[in-house]
This record gives sequence, structure tokens and C-alpha cells, in this order.
Amino acid sequence: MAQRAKRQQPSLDREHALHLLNQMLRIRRLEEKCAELYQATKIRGFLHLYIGEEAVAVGAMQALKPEDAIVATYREHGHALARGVSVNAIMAEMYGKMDGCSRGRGGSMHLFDAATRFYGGNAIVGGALPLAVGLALADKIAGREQITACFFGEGAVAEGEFHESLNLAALWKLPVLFCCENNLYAMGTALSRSESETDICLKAAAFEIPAWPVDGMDVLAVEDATHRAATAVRAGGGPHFLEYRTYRFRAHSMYDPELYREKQEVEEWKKRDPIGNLVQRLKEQNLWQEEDWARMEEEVAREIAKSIEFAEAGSWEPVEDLTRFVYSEAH
Ligand SMILES: Cc1ncc(C[n+]2csc(CCOP(=O)(O)OP(=O)(O)O)c2C)c(N)n1
Ligand SMILES: [Mg+2]
Repeated sequence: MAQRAKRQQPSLDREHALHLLNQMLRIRRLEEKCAELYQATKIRGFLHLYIGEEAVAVGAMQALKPEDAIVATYREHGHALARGVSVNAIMAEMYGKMDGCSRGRGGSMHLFDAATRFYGGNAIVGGALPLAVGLALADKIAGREQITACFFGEGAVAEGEFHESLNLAALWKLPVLFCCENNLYAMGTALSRSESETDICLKAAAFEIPAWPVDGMDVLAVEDATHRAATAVRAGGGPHFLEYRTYRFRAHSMYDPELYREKQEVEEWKKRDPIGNLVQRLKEQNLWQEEDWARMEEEVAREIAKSIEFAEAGSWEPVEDLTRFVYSEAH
């Protein structure tokens, strides 16, 4: 760490860095609150926290345009928030209220928002990949100049649909950006226990897709790499693949005794906390003012408190609506 800090860093744009910091803090504090609400049984079902991985969603979103599409996994609160889905709509969805972004029918794993082209939230490991390829195929056929970013965990590389999706995306030169969040574990299974080849970029290269690893704990590195890859995809370069090397600080979900990793390992990764990392960089460049932090914390706390009020005041879907949207309604 000490060595890293000493390395010559490019100069930071203070306003932009504070924006990135704010986005990461919103995710962190939102999820900490969600964990509390889960213990209080206000939030039910599954809950997978992204804490520790915030730099990936926040950095990557900077490189995407409003017209681009995004598909993600069940660990997607951060992606939804960074994409611009409101905290109110997310919190109400967590509560299962009709005022949520998926009308309360999705919950934590199925955040969805057509307005920001955020196509979920997907509970199926690898499930996002064929959806992303389909979205990109539609864009290519229609001649639209937009791309699809597909976020998935490294656990998805064990799925057949990972290989099928990469193959078709490469064969048809589709505008997809594959964003692999390699946090080293798929539930309790370390990558090295399930894969004969643990270099994920090599798997993408086997399909002739340009791929490179990125420090997923460094929001600026993520932003820069994603910007380069997204630009190449946008320019007609076909699919590109980024492997963000990251780590989740919390358990896989709310039911995980974490017997598969050492506490020491978690502590080591926490030293690379993406939030602390960026504050440190700002301090090194004399761009940090202590009041920044207090102001930001206060704003974020207020926003989250309001979202809880919003969710509490929201309504439950009436039972008569149970079968609505199962079949399309006659017009
Ligand atoms: C097709 C399928 N198989 C198994 C599961 C059960 N499952 C849920 S999460 C998970 C681990 C996925 O790990 P990874 O893709 O690395 O994502 P992470 O949770 O680390 O973000 C598994 C196996 C599932 N949801 N879908
Ligand atoms: Mg994983």
C-alpha cells in the first residue's frame, strides 16, 4: 500500500473526484442501511451487498451514455444507483412496495428501470449475458449507435451461456461490453477450485475478444479502462471484455457464515477500500478539505432517511392484482 501511494499519480480533477466519491458513498451507506433493515425484517428475501466493490459500478457508469443499455446481476444495488435510478425507487423496491422501481415484485435482486435503460437485476448466474447479446443484436440490426454493458461475476464463466454469449457476440461483432466483476468467490467457491484456467481474460481471448484486467479497487482506473473499452466498442470494434479485480467485504448474502476465507484476507483487502483510496489520493494532491467529508455524509444520510420514509409510506400491491402482468392484457 505504502508503495502504491508513493507512485506518481496523474493530477486529479477535484470536482470529478468528489462526484465519484459521493457516488461510492451513497452505495456504501445505502447498503449498510439495507443490512440493518434486513435484520429488522423490513426487507425480506435475498440481499447481496456490493460493499467493497463500489469502484466498479461507479467508475464504469462514467463511461456509459444515457442511450446505452445495462444488464446486471443480483448484486446490483450499486449499479442501479450509479446509473441514476432514484434511492426512493430502490428502497421502496427493497421493501416490496408498489412504489418501487419494479412495482415491488422484484425486490433486491430484480431492480429494473426502463427510463435509464437498466435492464435488471438478474437472479440467474450468467443470466445477464444472453440478454445483453440480444439487446446488442437488436441495436446492430436497427443501426443504433449505442452499446450494452453486461455486468456479471466471475462465477458465470463456469456457465455454458457465458461461452455461447461470448462466441455469438464475437462472431457477429456485436456492440457489447462484458464487465466481469472478479471478486474471487462464487458463494463459497474460490475461482481456483472451479476453473482449470483461472485467467479470465484468456477465456475471452479464446473468442478473439480483446480483454484486459483492471484494478477494480481504484475507481479512476476503472473509469479510464471502461472509457477506452467502451470507445472501442462504440467505434464498431465488436465486443470488448474487462476483468475488474475486486473483493466483497461482506458475506455473499445475509446467510453466509464465510467459512471459505480467512478473516486476515478480508482485512488485507479492506486496506484497499475504494472510498478510502480515493480520499487518500485527494489528500496527496492537496485537494481534500475535511468539510467535504462531513457535508457529503450529511447529504447522503438525509437522502437515505427520506427514502426510508418514502418506502414506509408506500403501498402494497392489492391481492386482486396478483395475476396482473402474467399474461399481456387485452387492449
Ligand atoms: C444458474 C445458477 N446457478 C446457481 C445459482 C446459485 N448462486 C447464486 S449466487 C452464486 C455465485 C455466483 O458468483 P459470482 O458469479 O462470482 O458473483 P458474486 O456473487 O461473487 O458477485 C450461485 C452459484 C444461481 N443463482 N443461478
Ligand atoms: Mg464472484
